Amino acid sequence: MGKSSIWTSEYQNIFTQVQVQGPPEMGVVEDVDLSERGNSASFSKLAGWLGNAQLGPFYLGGLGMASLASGLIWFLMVGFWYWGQAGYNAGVFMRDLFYFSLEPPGPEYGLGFAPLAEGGYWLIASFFLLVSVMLWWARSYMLAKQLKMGKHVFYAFGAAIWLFLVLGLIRPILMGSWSEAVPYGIFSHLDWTQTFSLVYGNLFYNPFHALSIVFLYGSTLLFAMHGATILAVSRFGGDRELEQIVDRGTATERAALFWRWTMGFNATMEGIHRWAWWFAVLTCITGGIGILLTGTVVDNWYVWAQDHGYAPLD
Ligand code: 07D
Repeated sequence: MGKSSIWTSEYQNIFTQVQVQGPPEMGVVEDVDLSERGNSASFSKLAGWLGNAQLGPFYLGGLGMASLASGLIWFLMVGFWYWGQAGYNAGVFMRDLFYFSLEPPGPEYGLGFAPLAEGGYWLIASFFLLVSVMLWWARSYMLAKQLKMGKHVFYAFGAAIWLFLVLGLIRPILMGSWSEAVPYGIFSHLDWTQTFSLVYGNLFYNPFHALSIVFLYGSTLLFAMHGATILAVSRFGGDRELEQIVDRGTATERAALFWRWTMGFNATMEGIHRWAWWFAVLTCITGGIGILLTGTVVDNWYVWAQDHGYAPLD
């Protein structure tokens, strides 16, 4: 379709650089509480290249404000810690930014409180991060409810939060020590990840880590297949996906036939989004199970794999 066609201008994406700017869309107003909603919007050409040109209206509300405030406290606490580690020197701060780290208390403190400089500060910062993430989660429920939407985003975010909680809260509690939790630092959290794998006998042999990778890589594959399919049939109206679910057109039929020709099976126009949702969600659900079992139920994944007949007996 040429740029002059009417409908292409309504569907912008990173390869369609049409920039329409009509009056801003302010969203539904029926049966909703408007008191916390923003009532202004602006337009950005850059945003239009990436997606929709309209920015706003934003809806922060009480939960959003509290979450951002709490997240900011965590962020600033970590930042001030780094600032101290940098010896209050801006040049060192920038140079060594990726090396600084706020560490949880050592094992000697168990699940007790530690002196501020020995992990107590990490505990306080973690509290604010927890509050921030949980409030943002609640907000995703509340906003969907207001718009009378399904709660799919809320539950998907819940899966990520499950992994986050296992890593930073549930597993440390089961292990009886905050020292098991993840430090706040760029390189330090990478080192933590690597050490975790080594200490517990190579995480590659943890079947739930493997499953998590299957779903992670599977998500990228599905995303690429779906994105490519829809772009390929957008000339037949395929990008109006939801209309095509209830009123299947030639775009859907061609796309479906393409995949049956290719691999004998096709997802449906609606079902592909369920595939995507489940793959994304299962990445974190299986990942969380894998981390939860590590050190609590299984001490060494390599030995476990030997016991279960899939790692060679040395
Ligand atoms: C991390 C949790 C949700 C996050 C939330 C956000 C903030 C910011 C800011 C308020 C992503 C909280 C918010 C922090 C707030 C403000 C201002 C989701 C997360 C809610 N691995 N590995 C995985 C691969 C190896 C290891 C998952 C591949 C080695 C450990 C995934 C390889 C070792 C852990 C994955 C590989 C190792 C993982 C993550 C290849 C040593 C985990 C899924 C090719 C390096 C995690 C079961 C995800 C997990 C995890 C992939 C190798 C260690 C599938 C591809 C062998 C310790 N690895 N890995 O979506 O779940 O994370 O494990 O080598 O804990 Mg692995």
